[in-house]
Amino acid sequence: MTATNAREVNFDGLVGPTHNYGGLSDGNLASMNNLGDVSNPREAALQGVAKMRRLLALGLTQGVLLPHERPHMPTLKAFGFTGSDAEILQRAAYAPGLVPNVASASAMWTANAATVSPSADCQDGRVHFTPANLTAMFHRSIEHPVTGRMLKAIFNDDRHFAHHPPAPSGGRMGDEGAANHGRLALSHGAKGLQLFVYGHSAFERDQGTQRFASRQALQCSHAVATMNDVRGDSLIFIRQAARAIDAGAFHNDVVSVTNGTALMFHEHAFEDRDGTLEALKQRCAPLGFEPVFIEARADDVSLQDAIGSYLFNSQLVTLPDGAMALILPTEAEDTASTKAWVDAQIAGNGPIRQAHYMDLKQSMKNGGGPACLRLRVVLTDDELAALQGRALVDEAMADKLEDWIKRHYRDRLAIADLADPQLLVECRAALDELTQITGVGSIYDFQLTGS
Ligand code: SUG
Repeated sequence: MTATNAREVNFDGLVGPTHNYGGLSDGNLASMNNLGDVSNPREAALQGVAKMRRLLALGLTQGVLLPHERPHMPTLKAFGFTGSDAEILQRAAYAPGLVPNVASASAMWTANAATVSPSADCQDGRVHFTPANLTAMFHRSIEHPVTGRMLKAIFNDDRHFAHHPPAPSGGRMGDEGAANHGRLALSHGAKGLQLFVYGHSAFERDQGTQRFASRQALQCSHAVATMNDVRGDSLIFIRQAARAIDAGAFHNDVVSVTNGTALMFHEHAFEDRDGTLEALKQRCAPLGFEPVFIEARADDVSLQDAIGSYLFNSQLVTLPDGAMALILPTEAEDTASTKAWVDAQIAGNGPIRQAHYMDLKQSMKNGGGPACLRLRVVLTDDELAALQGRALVDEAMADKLEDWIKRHYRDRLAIADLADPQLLVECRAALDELTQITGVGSIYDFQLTGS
């Protein structure tokens, strides 16, 4: 089996200036429970940059995706509001719930930005990008136009990159991007098996869940795999356990994570655990490897502890020396069962050799852990060179981002502040500067159309 030299680049979402606790995501326990808390956007963004620095220090390649314009004025105009920005915001504030929905900084969770298929698995040998339609939550459904523009601006070379529209939406036709997508491969550059995890069929009334709605439709997973041109022997569809969704695992990356040949997962992550593991073994055999299953049994880590601590929302990464490291939230260190489980992995003979705990509390309070904050993009050396440095982060860029955050961000934001016209002015000034700092260029509506 031939493999090209390739690496994984994590594109972290920079937390936006309107980061707040709007309680917008039904089924996401942290978001629901922290509704109305006062947020600290500056601290949130700095915590994100600290995570990027940790990955750089480990010798990994790091990228960044930019926040979106919020409050999103084009959406408010689509609701019929007219006048100056200040007038629109003032009038929209009377529509129940509308301003928090168009002001959420949710684009920071870039695991939901798109599904990215590495060139080694695709028929035409290019890297494919399909932005997620994010239909399930209104505040997230408005992200994909800017996400698509941003990805095209960064991965701007037709020889290496292919960009697709989001999967069709409407009703239960939801796609949540890479949060429900994994990949097993001998190495990043080798042909691999892509795991498309879904929760329901959009055409069936019974979704299997009792408490919360599933967000990912099987039909969307099919659409993404088809658009991304993934080879038939490089894909598999797996159903997420209804039980996990009902317990608060609104995305599969809350209960499982893949890297290299390893699948780290909770016993109750998949609807048919035994069948899934058997199918993965069979499908990986022709690719030249046996998958390594790193399982947390419910007796050791309850589903509740797994979801409360975000153990599986850690980043599982391969270090330059070939060993694997976990980048976890401190909540997984503070929860006795998950800390003991991680310690046992490190002490054992498995592939995980290091654990790094990061304080991401600002994002965690909205249900966004380390893995939610990043979009994985496997790139060969040539593909990486085609970026010409756009959106890549080194220590000097991390310094610039921190300086930019300190100059532009508030350290206190309540829901009532979201309709403040000055917040929009601050957000646009910050983003305008950021497109220059990162080399991404003009991508926002206010830059392109002046409104
Ligand atoms: O879609 N939270 C996000 C969290 C996304 C986490 N991503 C992954 N698991 N990959 C969501 O539920 C809450 C925003 C608020 O309540 O203000 C929010 O959108």
